[in-house]
Amino acid sequence: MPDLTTPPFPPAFLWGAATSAYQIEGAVREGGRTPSIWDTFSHTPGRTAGGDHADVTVDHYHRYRDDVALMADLGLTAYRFSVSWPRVQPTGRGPAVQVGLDFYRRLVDELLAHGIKPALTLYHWDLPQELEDAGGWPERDTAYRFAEYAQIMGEALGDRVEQWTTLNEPWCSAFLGYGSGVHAPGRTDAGASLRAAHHLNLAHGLATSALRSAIPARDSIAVSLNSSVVRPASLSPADMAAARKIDDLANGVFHGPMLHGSYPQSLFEATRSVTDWSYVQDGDLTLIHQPLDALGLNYYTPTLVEATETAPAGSPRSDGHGLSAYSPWPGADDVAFLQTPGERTEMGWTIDPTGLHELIMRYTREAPGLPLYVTENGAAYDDKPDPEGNVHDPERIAYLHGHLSAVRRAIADGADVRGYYLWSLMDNFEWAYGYGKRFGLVHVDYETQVRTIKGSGRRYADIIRDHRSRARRAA
Ligand code: IFM
Repeated sequence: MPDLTTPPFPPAFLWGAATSAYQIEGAVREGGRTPSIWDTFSHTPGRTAGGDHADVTVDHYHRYRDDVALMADLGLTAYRFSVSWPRVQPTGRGPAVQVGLDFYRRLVDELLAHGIKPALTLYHWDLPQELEDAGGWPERDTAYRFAEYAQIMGEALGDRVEQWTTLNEPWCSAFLGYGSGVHAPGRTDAGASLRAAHHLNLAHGLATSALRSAIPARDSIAVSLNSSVVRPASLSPADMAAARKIDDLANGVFHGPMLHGSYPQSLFEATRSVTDWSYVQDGDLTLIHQPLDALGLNYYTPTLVEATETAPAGSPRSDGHGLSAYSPWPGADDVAFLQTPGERTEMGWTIDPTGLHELIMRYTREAPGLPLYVTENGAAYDDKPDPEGNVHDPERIAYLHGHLSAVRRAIADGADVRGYYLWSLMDNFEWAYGYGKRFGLVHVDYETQVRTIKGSGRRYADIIRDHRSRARRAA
């Protein structure tokens, strides 16, 4: 086994795993929770593999105590989860429902009792359906509703949660939700996807301000971006321009306003045929550009592109989102997505830890002084228990080693990475792919809800234990 724990992982480095509310909670009709866009979408025929939905999923709502015990068994020092907006504010406006808040308070208290730091994400894609009916993310008011919800959560849990994330992967919400339509709410309108992106940015900025007023100053506020590592197929000017265009649409559209207070001019030019951006109002960029305490990076695989006359609609994409004939890349019909060479996971995503190193170093340069967390990284494999009930997943162990080594190299190269959250704590509902893709450190039998720590979970626990004992010895 490679030695992954020798410094420079800093002593206070957080070792975590991540999940999200809709993917694990179930209990969709309990405690006054109303449908989110994902309830509606997953119950619409043809939207998810096998018609899978997350009405029960891994039943974490009822089993959270056992799940926290599993986290403690793994030795996790942090746990990243999201709050279901329609569980705490069912209509997306007005007062909160106490039962919903109480669930998260109990979860957080259980984590703290086990010495596990809670890292709370406000939005991991489950918009209350009522807000979608009122226009969803393409509608400006949704950003204001989100800020109100952020304030509610800050007031309810600011005394015990120190790590806050506004949005998880807003790219998926905007471009898979409103562009290619493979995610809820399943709309296929390129213009609406860019409006959604702007209003998600606005929501982030307004929520950050609302949280600042509601939570103690020591708490940390961040956003988690699935920033793409976009590589051109060649150094030709056309391929380089194609890569720049996708970089704007994947990264600049969010980190531009959030980190620098402006959209890239080239993004406006590339999307001129799709939208006039007139919904960006005076003062919006100031509202969006709020000081942050950290940046979350989610990384799975790099993206390889080349220039083309016209990309064939629905051509398979190296980012694994080729489930729709509609492109999630507005204004980029002249870009083709290629399969990156190399071994792939069950998602078809190429395994390339160099991309993680590259991504971390990029943000070290782009946002100097901003602490970074890898808030998601992981791999799906077709894991099955053997006759003795053990789950061996050597591929995931290799994936973990490769990516942790990349993080370690980035730290050695000067990056301020403060933690790593593996996706995911346990197998769960993988959105449009349903239950067919298993990302967990813990295997879940979906019939019986029996949880079994996989080989990768055991290995991760060893890595954490080694790191912690070295850190203790060094102290
Ligand atoms: O399961 C998802 C998660 O919800 C968001 N990031 C990517 C993961 C794997 O597809």
